Amino acid sequence: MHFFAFAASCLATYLVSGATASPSTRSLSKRCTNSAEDRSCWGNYDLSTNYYDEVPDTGDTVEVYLELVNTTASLDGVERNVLLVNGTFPGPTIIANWGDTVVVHLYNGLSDNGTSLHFHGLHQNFTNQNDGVASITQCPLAPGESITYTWRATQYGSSWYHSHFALQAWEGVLGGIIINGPATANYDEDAGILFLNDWTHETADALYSAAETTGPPTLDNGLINGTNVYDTGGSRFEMDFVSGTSYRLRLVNAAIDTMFKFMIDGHTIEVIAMDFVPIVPYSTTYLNIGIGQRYDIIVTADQATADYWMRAIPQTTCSDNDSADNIKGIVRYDSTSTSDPTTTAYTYTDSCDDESMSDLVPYLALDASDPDISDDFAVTVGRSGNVFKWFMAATTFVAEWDNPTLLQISEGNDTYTTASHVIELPTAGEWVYFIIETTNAVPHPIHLHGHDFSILAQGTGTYATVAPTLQLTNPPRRDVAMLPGGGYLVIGFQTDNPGAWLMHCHIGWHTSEGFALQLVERVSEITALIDETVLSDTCTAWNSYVSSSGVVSSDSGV
Ligand SMILES: *[C@@H]1O[C@H](CO)[C@@H](O)[C@H](O)[C@H]1NC(C)=O
Ligand SMILES: *[C@@H]1O[C@H](CO)[C@@H](O)[C@H](O)[C@H]1NC(C)=O
Ligand SMILES: *[C@@H]1O[C@H](CO)[C@@H](O)[C@H](O)[C@H]1NC(C)=O
Ligand SMILES: *[C@@H]1O[C@H](CO)[C@@H](O)[C@H](O)[C@H]1NC(C)=O
Ligand SMILES: *[C@@H]1O[C@H](CO)[C@@H](O)[C@H](O)[C@H]1NC(C)=O
Ligand SMILES: *[C@@H]1O[C@H](CO)[C@@H](O)[C@H](O)[C@H]1NC(C)=O
Ligand SMILES: CC(=O)N[C@H]1CO[C@H](CO)[C@@H](O)[C@@H]1O
Repeated sequence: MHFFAFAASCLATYLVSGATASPSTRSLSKRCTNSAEDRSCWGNYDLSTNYYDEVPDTGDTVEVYLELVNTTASLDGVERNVLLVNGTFPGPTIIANWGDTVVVHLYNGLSDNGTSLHFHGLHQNFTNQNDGVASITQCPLAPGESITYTWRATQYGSSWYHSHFALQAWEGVLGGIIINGPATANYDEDAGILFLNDWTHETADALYSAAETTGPPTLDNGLINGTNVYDTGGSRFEMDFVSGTSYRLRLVNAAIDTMFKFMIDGHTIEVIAMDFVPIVPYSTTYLNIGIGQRYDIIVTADQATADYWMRAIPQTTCSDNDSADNIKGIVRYDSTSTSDPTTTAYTYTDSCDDESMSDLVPYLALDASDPDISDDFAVTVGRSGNVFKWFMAATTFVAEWDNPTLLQISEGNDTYTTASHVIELPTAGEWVYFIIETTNAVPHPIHLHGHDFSILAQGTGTYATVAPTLQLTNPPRRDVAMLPGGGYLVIGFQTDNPGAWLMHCHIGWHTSEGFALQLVERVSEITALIDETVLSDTCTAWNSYVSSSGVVSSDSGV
């Protein structure tokens, strides 16, 4: 075996919220019916179905049209420029059933930015070209152009889509994804996606040069599902509780630089899924949610009739926020109440640690195997000229808008540049381990495209010195995990999905500053999966836009 190590120093039915069409449910002599009393069931499938191998054949296609708009909005009462999907923050929710085919038509209505749309956490099983990553799976989509992404919902649960072009996701190009399927605990109502964001009154693009030269800026505020107050303006997110009812909430941390602790004063949270992986339910009073992570939770209206604060508390260990105590929504048992709650937060210790590995037990138990391949990456940060760059294994990532990895592969060109940090994984069915470590104090949310990974170890100190025992028996599985500050993260996954897949820190500044690498997995099978026409038409339109606009890339390209 060889060893890879990274040291990260990043020191027909479709429904979109707003519109209403619900996915159809086929009932071909179902074994059972999913209901408030039995959420574990899903027709002829259930929670024990191994969704890495088997997916319901619904025969249904969910088709969604999305369009990017450049506008202004006062999400917290302070007006600023925003880039939005269909004019709302969050954009329309994509809702499908487990096993459906999802077709998303994206129109770039912006005049001055390219774009690409990534469906976060979706495996894109044998559909890598639909992963929506500029410079990897496509050229950016030029202004005035359209592209269609098609993928199968092989997993179920909660996620989000977002732009993978420069810092555009954090100007507002994002929305929820709900894939209906079974759940590990019962609940009465699905209350939907709940976005947690940090927020600034200048655009992320305007703040980038400061982030690059002096480090991450102090954030002005945060948003709960796209709304909050600031000074005397804005309005809070409110949710009405009916006593005795239990609600499923699908939390998404879509921040640029903030890890949150989420809580509803006085209430207990039952956690039923992490990312796209259902877990054995556990209870907590507050939940640590890193950038890009999702948790599905159930909250029961079991407290006295009153108003309660819902809080997303930025952890100052990893970011600075001027409104740390004020990123709040309100839960009301009496919907006519207009008063502010007087409730108190649960006490907690500020930290940017993940939920404990021992609490995150996948319901579908799968063990990890010993590695066929292993690599070790040191993460470091350094200055390149006047600006900060993040390095994984001594490389700060740069990919080219006009020469995405899939284009190179389709042309039979395997002369990847050093800066595009390609790790080749040519063989099917191998277990790959990555040890990612940093001596820098900053924690980082590490996200892998195209796969769930198993978390084999996570802790502080140097991996070699600590020499942790790897958890191979049903380890937590997900697509984002925290690399602790001054610590290590060991992940493992199988080469079961051909394509060019990005692995990166999900802090927006850090992705742009080069904290990324890519896996070229099973390269000999990739060409057959590529739609050459879509690839080349998108690039032709992009090259023509670049030559007329003169726009040049000033970040990592992803
Ligand atoms: C993924 O795609 C491959 C190739 O088409 C197929 O054999 C496999 O069953 C798919 N996996 C799932 C979970 O659908
Ligand atoms: C998004 O906006 C476009 C253009 O107005 C519209 O055709 C489409 O139906 C909208 N999509 C959703 C999901 O609401
Ligand atoms: C959005 O509109 C503003 C004001 O017209 C313009 O300066 C900016 O370049 C536009 N952004 C994009 C991405 O089109
Ligand atoms: C995207 O548009 C914003 C203005 O809305 C601008 O500041 C930024 O430079 C543009 N980025 C690229 C890569 O074109
Ligand atoms: C959050 O916003 C989305 C999109 O508008 C909506 O579908 C969802 O219901 C909202 N979440 C809650 C908990 O109200
Ligand atoms: C192959 O790709 C490399 C870097 O990605 C590029 O420099 C080179 O020009 C390409 N070769 C050909 C023949 O296109
Ligand atoms: C108002 C408030 O809580 N501000 C905090 C924002 O974050 C910085 C840095 O972590 C803290 O020092 C402030 O107290």
